[in-house]
Amino acid sequence: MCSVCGCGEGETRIEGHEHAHGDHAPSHHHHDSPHPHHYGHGPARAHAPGLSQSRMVQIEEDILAKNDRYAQANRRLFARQGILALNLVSSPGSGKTTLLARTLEELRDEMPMSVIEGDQETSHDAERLRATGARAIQINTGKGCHLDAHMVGHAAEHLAPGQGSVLFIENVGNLVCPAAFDLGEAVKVVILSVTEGEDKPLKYPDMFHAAGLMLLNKIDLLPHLDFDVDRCIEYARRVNPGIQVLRVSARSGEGLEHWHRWLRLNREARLLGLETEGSAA
Ligand SMILES: Nc1nc2c(ncn2[C@@H]2O[C@H](COP(=O)(O)OP(=O)(O)OP(=O)(O)O)[C@@H](O)[C@H]2O)c(=O)[nH]1
Ligand SMILES: [Mg+2]
Repeated sequence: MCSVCGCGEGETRIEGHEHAHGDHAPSHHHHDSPHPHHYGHGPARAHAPGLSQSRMVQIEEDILAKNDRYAQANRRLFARQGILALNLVSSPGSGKTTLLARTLEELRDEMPMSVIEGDQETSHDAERLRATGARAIQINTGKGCHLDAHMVGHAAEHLAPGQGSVLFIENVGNLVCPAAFDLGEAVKVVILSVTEGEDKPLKYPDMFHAAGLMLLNKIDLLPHLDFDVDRCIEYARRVNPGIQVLRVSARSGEGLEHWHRWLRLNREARLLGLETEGSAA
């Protein structure tokens, strides 16, 4: 159950998981999977009849506390291995996968990178990214509207991102629920496309508050829109004064050199942390 919107959580499926259990043909329909992976089967749903408000709040707190414990374990693992884990969040279609595909292509000779892909259904995005030659694993959340730290821990175990690598986690397209679930990432990167309207940071403040970086995507379309870039950035800073903002187009490539620079700097900081920790030990 999602403690934010109360959606029911069914089965979650991690691509390739069947192989790990010795199955033959991997099913692409999680309903058919003989060994589905179950997550978050709470005792109730947000609209559960007969549950008091205080009981509901208790259940929500338990879910988030449990998630945070898994997130801390992921964070420790990533830190130990000098992995820069980034949680990419946005509404559907803002350009997460397009940006990732391009990033994987343009930086592949410079840094090791891999991807955990979250979608309710299909492995389209993981397939798109594997076409670049990168390693990517798909998580299907079924009815779930966000990734949680337990799923990411399992997927990371399968993927085994190398020491000093960048691990991109593309969350389910949703500007609400993923804000509440820490995955153990170093930074949440929110992607907002200019076709969505400049008021989104004010309407969905939790997400923009939680993010360290906002990529304002699809700026190639600005000539066709009345989107006010300065106002949008002002709104984002209103909910999060410390948020960094980069203007990019995953289509034309405009501004991507700033994103690449941001990645290099943050990866180097991670590696430096690893060295410091190593020499202290
Ligand atoms: N014009 C323009 N189109 C873009 C840009 N980035 C992505 N798109 C298009 O936007 C659409 C959605 O892009 P995706 O990369 O699939 O978006 P997403 O955020 O991964 O979507 P979900 O995974 O479904 O949430 C596609 O048609 C892309 O080609 C951009 O910078 N400019
Ligand atoms: Mg995508």
